[in-house]
Amino acid sequence: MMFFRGLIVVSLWIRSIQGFFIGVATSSYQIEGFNVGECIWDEFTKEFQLTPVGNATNHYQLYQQDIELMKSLGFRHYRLSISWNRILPEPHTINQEGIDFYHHLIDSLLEQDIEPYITLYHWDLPLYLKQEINGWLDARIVDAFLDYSKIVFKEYGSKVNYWMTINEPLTTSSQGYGPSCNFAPHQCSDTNMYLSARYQLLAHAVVADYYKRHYEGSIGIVLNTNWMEPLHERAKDMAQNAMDRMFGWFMDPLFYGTFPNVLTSTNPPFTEEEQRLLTNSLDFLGLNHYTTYYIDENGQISTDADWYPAQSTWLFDAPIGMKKILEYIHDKYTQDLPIFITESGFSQRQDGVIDLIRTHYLSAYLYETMQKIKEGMTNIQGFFAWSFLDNFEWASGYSETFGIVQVNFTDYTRTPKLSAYFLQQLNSLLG
Ligand code: PNW
Repeated sequence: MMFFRGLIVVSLWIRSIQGFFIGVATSSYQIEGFNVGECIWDEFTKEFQLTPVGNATNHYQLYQQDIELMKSLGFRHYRLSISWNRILPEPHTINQEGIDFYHHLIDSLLEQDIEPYITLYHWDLPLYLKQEINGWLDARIVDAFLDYSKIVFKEYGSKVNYWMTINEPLTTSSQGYGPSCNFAPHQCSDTNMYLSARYQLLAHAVVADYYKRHYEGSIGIVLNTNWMEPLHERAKDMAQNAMDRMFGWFMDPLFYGTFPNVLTSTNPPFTEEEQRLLTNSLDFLGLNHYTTYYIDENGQISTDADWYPAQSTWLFDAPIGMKKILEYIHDKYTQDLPIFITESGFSQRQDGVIDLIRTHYLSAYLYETMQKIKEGMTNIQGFFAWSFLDNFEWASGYSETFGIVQVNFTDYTRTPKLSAYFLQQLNSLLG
């Protein structure tokens, strides 16, 4: 009797997570190398004497080998991005070699039965767009992004079913344009922070609208947010305020067409036409979730001694936040829009290939995700581990490693870590 009941429970569990998958994610600038033209990160790393990207992991030359490795590790879903510069190194001038590169890359993925999920913009803005139209601070960026996207859709639209417009507009606006910014393009002010967010939202909406009118696949955006946990009951309002300023800043316009109350004094409303575009722009939501903080009633932030700290100072192994953010999305925004966790991952100090803490992190974050599916959030469809390879970690250069596959940056050899084998096993059991 007990045995049969157990069988029923197991088969119900498997049925509810059917179709759920674990994939891997990367981005163009962080792995490719052999870049074309100059982008804002080349300028930024030069100006602040940070580690230049160089040839990154040399994925540009080694992509076939990387795809074979991905396949051998059992991954069937890969999130990558396209370099705007490699397609358009100068305004209105298409680079055929770049076009061909992504054709070969996409074809190799499809041959290996790996589904590509492509981000159009993952931070590598061509420098000429900053110099000529002031990047994300000017309305003309919307047209520039549309022109670039049209070329990409025309080339690859019949091969690729899943598109993401913009990666983490929050990070670009706060760290690239906010008053205390520390990322490219380093144009730091309050006004710039809000303007760049507005134009990223509009650029996303216009491109999604174009895509939906001409193609049949799915398109979404990738938003990131930490989870802010009230330290005690009287910190609840402050925690809500922090969530609105981080996540609501982008989610509210996309779901309701308006900014959250805490942001209406700093952000003029969208027009009716803009609202229509924004609120119809998502076939799915891409969510990047990494970490959690406690917040008190004064806005003071802290962490828990039980959460393993990563190499990255902002990152802690706090799986409870994954559960909370998924519940928050379910309760406040949507119960049926498909959700992909488009990034989650951990930079472990001196990890080597026996990366037990990264494995712990991924196991715990996946547990919380799969638990939510089991409890009924069947719109959660996949989880992409950040990152497939150790890579160029922006302002931190190569000093913070997020890969489930180790990269030797002298001879570019790849070695899977324990976490890669763990995900391989889990994927094989998911079927
Ligand atoms: C994301 N923070 O960036 C990006 O999408 C990736 O390109 C990056 O490599 C990855 O996460 C790991 O950092 C973030 O300070 C950068 O909270 C900074 C933060 C969060 C995400």
